[in-house]
Parts: sequence; C-alpha cells; structure tokens
Amino acid sequence: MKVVALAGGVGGAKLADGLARCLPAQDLTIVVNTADDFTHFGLRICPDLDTICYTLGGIANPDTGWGRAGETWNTLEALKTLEAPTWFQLGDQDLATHLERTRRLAEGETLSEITQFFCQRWGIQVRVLPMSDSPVQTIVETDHGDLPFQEYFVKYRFEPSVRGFRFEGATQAAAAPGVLEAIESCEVAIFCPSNPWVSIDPILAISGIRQALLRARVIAVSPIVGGKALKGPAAKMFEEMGIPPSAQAVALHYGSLLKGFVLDVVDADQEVQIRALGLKTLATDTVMKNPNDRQRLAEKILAFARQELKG
Ligand code: FO1
Repeated sequence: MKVVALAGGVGGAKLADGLARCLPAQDLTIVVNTADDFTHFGLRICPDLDTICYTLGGIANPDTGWGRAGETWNTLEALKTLEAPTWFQLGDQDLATHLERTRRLAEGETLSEITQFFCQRWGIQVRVLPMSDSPVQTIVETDHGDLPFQEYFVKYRFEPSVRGFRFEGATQAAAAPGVLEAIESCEVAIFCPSNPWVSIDPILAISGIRQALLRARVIAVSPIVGGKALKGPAAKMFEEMGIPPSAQAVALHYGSLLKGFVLDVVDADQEVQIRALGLKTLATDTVMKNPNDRQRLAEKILAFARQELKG
C-alpha cells in the first residue's frame, strides 16, 4: 500500500517510524514541515526534518525526542562563557548536521538533495521530503506580539497566548520535488499526530498540497488525547483560539480533507460525533511509549485504511 505521511516533530516522528517498520521502504514517503526552520549562529536549522531523520535512523535522543542520542555539549558550554545566545540547545553532533547542511546550501544544493544525502548516510531507506525547498517561516501571533516559531516555542516555552498563525512565504513556495506526485499516487495519506496548527497546517499552506490531498484518501491521527496534547502546546493553542481541545476539534479543524480519523480509546465517546461528520473512525491506543507501540499503532492504521477506505 503506497502511503504518504505528513509530519512535524516528535509525535510525527514516532508514527513515521512505526510506518517505516510496517511498510516496504519504496511504499512510504514522509513529507515534513519545514516552517519551524530558522537561522541561528548563521546555521540553517531544520528541527522537524532532523527529528524525523534522527528517529528513523535510530540516532535520536530517546529522552527529548529531538537532538541526537549520546550527545555532548562542549560547544554550547563554550558559547555560554562568551555570553552567546544559548536558549536553543545545540549539541556537538547535532551542530555537525547544521554546519554541513548550511555549507551545502551555500554551494547551491537544495534542501531536498541534502536531506536525501543525509538519509543515505544515516541508513534511512524510506523517502523523506521537506514540504518545500523554499524557506517558509511560521510566525506565531501572540499577546506579546509576533514571534518566530522557535522563539515562541523554545525561548518563551510557549507561554504567550496565541491569537493566530502566519506561514510567511508559503503561498509563493512550491512543493518540493516528488511531494505532489507522491500524494497523487498514494493509496492513503496520513496526518501524523503532530500539532495541527503549526506542524500540519504549514504543509497544507504550500501551493498545490491541499488541492492534491482533496483528491486523496486522508486519515488524521489525533494529537489530542483526553483533552490534552501528548506533547507541546497543541491543546493550549486550541483553547487560546477559542476551541475546547478534543479529538473532535482536531477532526473539525481538518474538515473536508478527511475520510478517516483515528482517536484514542479514552476519547471513544466522541466517535459518534466524528462519524456524524461523515468520517470513518478507529478508536485505539494511540500513545506511543516505545518502538513496539509505534509499530502496533501503524499496523492498526494501515489495517483500518485497507478495510474502511477502499473504493
Ligand atoms: N526544543 C526545545 O524545547 N528546546 C531546545 O533547546 C531545542 C533544541 C533543538 C535543537 C535541534 C533540534 O533539531 C530541535 C530542538 N528542539 C528543542 C526541538 C524543536 O525546536 C521543536 O520540537 C520543534 O520545532 C517542534 O516541532
């Protein structure tokens, strides 16, 4: 079964890894949010791409989900002695990724080409594509003014109250090579349990992607379980945007793009309302604590897609 997964950071990486454990490599394409990317110390940093690639390559930090396992922090410690801005934690091995990506970009390679090369070096066989090769930047509109995403998320620990989001550059940005083709030829597209507002929406904002998905069979997996986000500010964002956070709110957020919806068993009482939206539903344990959980959830979603979304 040809599958395209749309993913952001840590939650998306876990399901992407589960899917990679279930599917032949040539059947899985992962399209990754790059609107979290930013330039820091002159280096191009792509947190979601790196989180997904490190996870798929088995080299991710198992405690944080981002950054690399067995990391050392010598550069960051040296930077602190120089009173440099160290609010964004860059490990020594992780820095090598950013240094080499920045060097290759300056040489004229595209982000897609660089990602493909890094994947090969890290032994990743599934296809990982940035949503676009052009820079797109999420700006979080807050009660403390407009903040670039990483400042909102890491520097201010998502404390400011959100009022809205802008994805600067998204409408001018073309989808990266292979993205639209993968969506057009897939049997199912899966929105991973990533933040709908700042991980999946930026991908949908790239010209042509939403239109291509409208012709595909799309299943979303809720990142909201029991009214709370498993990680990060998704539930807080729903509340601040005036919407009580729930699995149903996630289904409504994606609206007519969806054919199917996966929610956690603890939210099974919302299945009736979600089915009333015309969606097929799967209520299952969606919390992924270890690689077995990732694979089990991916198997369940693929079986659901095969049984419920045929024709
Ligand atoms: N997240 C944090 O909360 N604090 C950090 O210092 C931090 C550093 C970092 C470095 C490299 C990287 O690839 C990711 C990093 N993240 C950090 C995670 C990242 O900023 C967010 O998880 C995503 O952008 C949200 O999807």
